[in-house]
Amino acid sequence: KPSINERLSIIGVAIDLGAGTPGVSLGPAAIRYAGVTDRLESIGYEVKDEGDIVAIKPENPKTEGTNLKNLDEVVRVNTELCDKVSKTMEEGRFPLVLGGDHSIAIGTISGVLRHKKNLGVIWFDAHGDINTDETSPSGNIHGMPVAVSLGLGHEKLTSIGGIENKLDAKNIVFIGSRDLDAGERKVLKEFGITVFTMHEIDRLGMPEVIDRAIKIASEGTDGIHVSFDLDGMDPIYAPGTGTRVPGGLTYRESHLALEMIALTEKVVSAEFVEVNPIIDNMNQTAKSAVALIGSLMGEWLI
Ligand code: B3U
Ligand code: MN
Ligand code: MN
Repeated sequence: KPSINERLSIIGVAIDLGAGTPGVSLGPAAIRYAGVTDRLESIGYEVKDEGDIVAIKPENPKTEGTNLKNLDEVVRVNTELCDKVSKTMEEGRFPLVLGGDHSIAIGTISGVLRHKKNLGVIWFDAHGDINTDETSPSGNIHGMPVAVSLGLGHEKLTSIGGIENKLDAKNIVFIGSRDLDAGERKVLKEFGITVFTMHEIDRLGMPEVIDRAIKIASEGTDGIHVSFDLDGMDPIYAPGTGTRVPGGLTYRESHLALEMIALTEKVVSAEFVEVNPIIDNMNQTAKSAVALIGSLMGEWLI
């Protein structure tokens, strides 16, 4: 198997306050029921399960002066996550973060950035997640983590983990996009971020797209973070997500992509998010997540 850090820590984040649909806070539990630890141990990892960071629904979801929903609790949870991810890497362990809504990428990435100053990111998602409080149509913070990781948006969010710990737009790449807001398209263009929408995947094929994505995330970086929103996959394979968009990545495309990324031996951290067992079909989406985690961590090689 590719040589990835053999010591791995699972960090669950039980939060749905950044999403519009409730239930994704049960994602970490669903992924554990789908057998993530056994799967990783069978590949040869020494797994430590850190349990969950738990969000508490605030009585008042509003913060003065902003349309952002549940801002203060999202900030608290991500600050805790940032520290936990950072501590995990300090211990020489690979952080595997299980969500939870995608707002948790703010905490994960800022934690990783404390150890890898020049981090590449491959972002699998139907969405851009690059809204700010000014462009967001919903006020849901799970539509904003990429913007925040670039230093854009509400100051309470961008200051998590330190304002100096930010990504470089030239090392971020999107795969599977098919539902981008007008404001997001503008920022993506402005920052020159590479986006492989379903159009490019259909035209070029996944092997070519991933080769290019790996180049972008590798150039001048000291590691790659994989952020996988299960709604990047087609809803046929991942029906348990709050914002399903048809025409997504197939099961085989998703696995091939993660296998090719694993072969680079550059992955330093990963997160699998937006698994919502409440609206799922027999925990199918968590099972898909576990299979994808297997591929990213080198399971398929004999
Ligand atoms: N772009 C929209 C919708 C959305 C983003 N992420 C998800 N949905 N899962 C927004 O609210 O920012
Ligand atoms: Mn997302
Ligand atoms: Mn999404």
